[in-house]
Amino acid sequence: MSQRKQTLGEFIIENQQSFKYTSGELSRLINAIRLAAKVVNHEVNKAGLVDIIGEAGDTNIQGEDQQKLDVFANDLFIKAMTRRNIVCGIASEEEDDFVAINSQDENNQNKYVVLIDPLDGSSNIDVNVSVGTIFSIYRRVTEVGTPVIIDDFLQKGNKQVAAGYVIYGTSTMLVYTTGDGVNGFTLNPAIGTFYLSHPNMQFPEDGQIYSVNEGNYIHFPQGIKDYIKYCQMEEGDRPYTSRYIGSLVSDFHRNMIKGGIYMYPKSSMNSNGKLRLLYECNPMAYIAEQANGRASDGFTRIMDIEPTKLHQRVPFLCGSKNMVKKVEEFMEKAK
Ligand code: AHM
Ligand code: MG
Repeated sequence: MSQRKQTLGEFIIENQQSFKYTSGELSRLINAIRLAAKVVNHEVNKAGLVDIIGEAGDTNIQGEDQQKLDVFANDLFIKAMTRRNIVCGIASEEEDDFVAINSQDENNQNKYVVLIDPLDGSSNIDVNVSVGTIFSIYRRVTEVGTPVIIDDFLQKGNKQVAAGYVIYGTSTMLVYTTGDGVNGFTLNPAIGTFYLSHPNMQFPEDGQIYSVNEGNYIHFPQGIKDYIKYCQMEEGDRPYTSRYIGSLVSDFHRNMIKGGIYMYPKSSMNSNGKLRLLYECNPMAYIAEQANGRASDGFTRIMDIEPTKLHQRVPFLCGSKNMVKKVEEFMEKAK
């Protein structure tokens, strides 16, 4: 008889001791994310059925149309984390500014801040393609019981204490790290329980998939153009396969399992690329490194970049270690 799989709830309890701050708080926070993810999953699944899809009419700070499910997911995650008395502030890709949570109350002992992209890739919802939630958790740098300030959020990625994503795909998975490897849990929708399905996830060191929006090719820096040509060249294990869903979580997830690289470089249209350092790149970089992968902007390790503003964008190259190193070589040569 096959062994019964561990549930996420059991895993959290069993592993909270190994977390370096040994506090049950982080476990409670992951628990809150798990619950919110289940509700968002339910809504995403019925998006084609009910009149919840379509644009809400607002425009977020990046000037993009928000869709109703983004707003729904944003509200839900913020509510789920606010209620539990663990978090003193949340910054969301969908909010112009960070949200402080009772942080001016001197009895408030909440130590953590969360940065979240509640529904990444949401332009894919209308066409039934997988989307994701990305989260990143830090300890505040200011004293507990004092008002939370922007410095609590503008921390380098290497200060993250946990990060993860939920992928609403053919099955729904929660994948996260607290700095001790990466584990993936699959939701059994019949009973609403996540089971440990992918323990100790690892990027293969080499891969054969490259994921980039090649429609932007002529606008890319020379180093990226050269690397794409290298991927297409017939030599050794090349040409590589091109796979681009246009949904970061899905492209990353596939590449982590199969071996590959995801690239959103800068271009002559977007001088810093498109993806946000704090909500997208840092958490994915942390997961990648914890899974033996690599993430850089072409020259600098993503998690060493000093953030200067909440909605900052950076070029993002992330995936199998040797593939990322290779594109960095091309960037260096073409400098
Ligand atoms: P979003 O946060 O507005 O959803 O944008 C992020 C998404 C990523 O998931 C995806 O990889 C990328 O944008 C796709 O962008 P493009 O359509 O320019 O290739
Ligand atoms: Mg996003």
